[in-house]
Amino acid sequence: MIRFVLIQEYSNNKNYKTDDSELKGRVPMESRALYYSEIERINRKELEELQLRKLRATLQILYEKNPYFGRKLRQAQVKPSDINKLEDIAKIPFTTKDDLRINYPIGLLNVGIEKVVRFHVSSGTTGDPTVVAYTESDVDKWSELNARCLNMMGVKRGDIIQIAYGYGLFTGGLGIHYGAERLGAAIVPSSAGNTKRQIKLMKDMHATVLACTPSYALYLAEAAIQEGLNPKEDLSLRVGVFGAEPWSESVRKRLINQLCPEPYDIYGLSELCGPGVAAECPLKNGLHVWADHFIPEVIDPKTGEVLGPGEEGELVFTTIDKEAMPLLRYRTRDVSCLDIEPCACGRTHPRISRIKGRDDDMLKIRGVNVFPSQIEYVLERMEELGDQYQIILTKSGPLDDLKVKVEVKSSAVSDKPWDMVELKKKVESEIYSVLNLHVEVDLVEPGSLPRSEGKAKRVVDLRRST
Ligand code: DLL
Repeated sequence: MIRFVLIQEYSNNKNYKTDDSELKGRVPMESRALYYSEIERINRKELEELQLRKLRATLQILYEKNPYFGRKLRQAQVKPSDINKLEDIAKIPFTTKDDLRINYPIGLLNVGIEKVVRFHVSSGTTGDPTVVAYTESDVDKWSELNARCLNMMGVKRGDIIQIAYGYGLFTGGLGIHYGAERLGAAIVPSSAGNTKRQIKLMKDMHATVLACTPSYALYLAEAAIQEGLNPKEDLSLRVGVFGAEPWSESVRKRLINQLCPEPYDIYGLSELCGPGVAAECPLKNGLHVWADHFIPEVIDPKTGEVLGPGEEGELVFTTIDKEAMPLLRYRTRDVSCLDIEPCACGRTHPRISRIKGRDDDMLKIRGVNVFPSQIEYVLERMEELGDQYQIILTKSGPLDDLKVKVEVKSSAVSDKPWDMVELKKKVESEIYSVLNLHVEVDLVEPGSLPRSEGKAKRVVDLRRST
């Protein structure tokens, strides 16, 4: 049973009318909750006891009933009775994407097919895609987690939320949809794409919340401006629910300046459920992981050793409340670090820092490790540059090489070729100062690089064709 903790009472408008003026000035019509569920501020000791209980129960089920995990655990000589404290989790072998691939499509299913009510499928860049299954209870819990996230961002009944994440095999659209529905917000399920229609809907429906990838949000802002709108004045957006790809503080600033005052980060992956694994609270100081459902760890990707709070490494999650497809110590490849300090928002669930990238995204260029996010960091800070860029990977003899194409803002475009040469040099030298690597930069015209309606494709790999 969910208990609401009330911080504010809003007037209950009994004379409900559905004309346009009401949509425009739509005010919250019900009480607003600071916490969606009391469990968000459970005492840390109780949280850890709960995690241990749920971990042992999950392990017991997998050990006894799941042929694949049962065998893996026996091979590693780990029995459920070996897990007596949370740190014992380190004894459990990791699960990787390869385990999911070997078991494609539903070899890891932990319940009879008659209990499954849904599959989602995430597209793999190589090999088979991965299939994730949900029981009714899994969908129910997933909905609650997304409701917690949205509520934490201040979304409430009375809000109009336009969900421009893809609906379908991708978990983004439906996951956020369930959360919004739980909260009782009014949903415009626009799905991804059809940018002109998105803008018209946002404007005509006076959407107060937009959920989509941050790169698509930037594109929507740009496209709205091109249509002669001032998105900050002509749209009614208050909250952004942005995730599914890495983004940075400078993108947040751009989104605040161009689109909506409160852009929040939301994280998740299909293998665990989809969106709703973690999200930012209003303090925006990391993303709270819902630790009554997932045990987060950060490991050294090379050695597998568990790292301490504040140490950067690969995020690993164990699901402790899933029925259809529980996962033990799943290696996400996402780079982040854990913060277990209490948060001033009152939530006791640990936080992860914003995802820096994936460790399999890391490029090795002339001996230097490069994360695409480091290049983005430089480009976003230069006010002459637009939001769109591409990192082009090529081969130079036996070695990998990279080049950056970036759009110049219309206001910075100059007829004098010399200005552009100077700007190119400036960008190259800024990249050098961060990476210690000479990278060739191509400045291109505004609007010339492809836009994405979902996850942005920033790295173009031409290594096979060069
Ligand atoms: O992207 C689920 C999702 C949908 C999350 C909508 C948030 C909003 P997948 O397609 O399985 O699921 O991709 C998961 O996307 O391992 C990260 O690499 C990346 N990712 C997801 N959220 C974030 C985020 C969805 N907030 C993969 N920041 C993950 C950075 C993110 N990367």
